[in-house]
Amino acid sequence: MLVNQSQLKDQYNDKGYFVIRNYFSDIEISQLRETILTFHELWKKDNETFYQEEAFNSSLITGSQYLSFDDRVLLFNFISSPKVMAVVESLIPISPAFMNTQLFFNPVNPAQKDFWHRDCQYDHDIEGQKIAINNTQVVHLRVPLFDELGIELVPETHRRWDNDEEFNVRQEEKGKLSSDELSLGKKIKLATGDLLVFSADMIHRGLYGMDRLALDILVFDPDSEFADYVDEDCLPEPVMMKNINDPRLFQTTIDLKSQ
Ligand SMILES: O=C(O)CCC(=O)C(=O)O
Repeated sequence: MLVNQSQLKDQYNDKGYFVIRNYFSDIEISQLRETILTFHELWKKDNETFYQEEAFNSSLITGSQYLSFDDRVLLFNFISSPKVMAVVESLIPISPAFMNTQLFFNPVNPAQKDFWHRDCQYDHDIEGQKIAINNTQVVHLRVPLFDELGIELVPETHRRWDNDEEFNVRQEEKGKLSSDELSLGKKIKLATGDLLVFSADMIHRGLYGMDRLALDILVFDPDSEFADYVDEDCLPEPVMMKNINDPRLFQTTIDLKSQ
């Protein structure tokens, strides 16, 4: 067995995250990094103003806009590799579904600060957020392509609401800023080869600095209503499916979208 799935599930259910150190080999990461850098360079050129002024991430890395057929196949095969699937299936054992990928980098403007949030806050008002954290959540798998300061998160907030300090900082209320320190924040420094898995709806922030370039893979439980969020272009086309060793993760999304 590649991982102890029940131990990972227990850690995730309890704390909202886990890290597996040194999970990927140098070869696995260097191939992935080369493809991701191809994407990143083209994306930066195409989004020059946004990149210079405010960007700290891009998405749809597996889409057809910047990468060749072969690069996309390499990415799809990494995302659905036995190592990644073993981790995904520890949390979502039956028919996990692929949602998207995001690439996180340092903002160009050094004054831009890293900020606390729950991903669901961008789609829901406060009452909706409270419901969202009690329902099935999106899982992020973070694969750092260089050593980085990592992510700071507040353990257990995938299953509890904010305390006053957290709420005021995250929502920028009562004179607080979303970049202020939080007393219960836990910094998870990451090195290439590590894998961090965390709930997108827990309170977290990326830590800017070093040469960070991290690929986040987003997956969801097929029972939740996330298929509409998936951009069709980031899924493999039928001819590509034949080149993916284990296409189940993508097939589930394709099936959900056609329902
Ligand atoms: O790394 C970052 O800048 C933020 C990460 C994040 O918010 C996420 O992965 O959902």
